Amino acid sequence: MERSLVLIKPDAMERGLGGAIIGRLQQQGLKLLALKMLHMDEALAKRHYAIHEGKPFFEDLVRYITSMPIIASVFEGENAVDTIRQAMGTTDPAKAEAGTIRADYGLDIQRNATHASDAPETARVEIALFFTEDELFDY
Ligand code: 3AN
Repeated sequence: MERSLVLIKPDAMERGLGGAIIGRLQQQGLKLLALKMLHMDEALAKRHYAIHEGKPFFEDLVRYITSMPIIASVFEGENAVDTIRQAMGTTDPAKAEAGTIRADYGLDIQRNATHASDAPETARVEIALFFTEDELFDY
């Protein structure tokens, strides 16, 4: 069964949207395997966003994601990666399809409410950055 990491980013935390976003993903039939709050440090942020290192927005992105505690979660389901990315909408909330999480809650391309893994292989790497295997519930 496919898994994805989902982060509730600072802009959504600030506006109290964590529960609503987790709820929307659960209503898609995805199973919540793990959930925690944490304040990402710079080292974790740089590992999580390693693929964007060197891009003009990288330093800003690291500063933003480490600016306050966030929610990290793991969802599982058939085609979990695509299902979640569709539910979230495209990266830029201004371009996100109506009814998606980012269209409803995102503010701009950086403050876009959520992060989700972009492929099953990426998900494995990302999940391991935030959770140990025994923090993922089997039920
Ligand atoms: P997604 O989160 O939709 O997979 P990515 O992986 O392209 O998008 O980008 C990761 C994060 O980097 C985005 N969620 C966003 O916060 C930030 N980001 C991407 N492109 C830009 C940009 N042009 N300007 C500022 N931030 C960006």
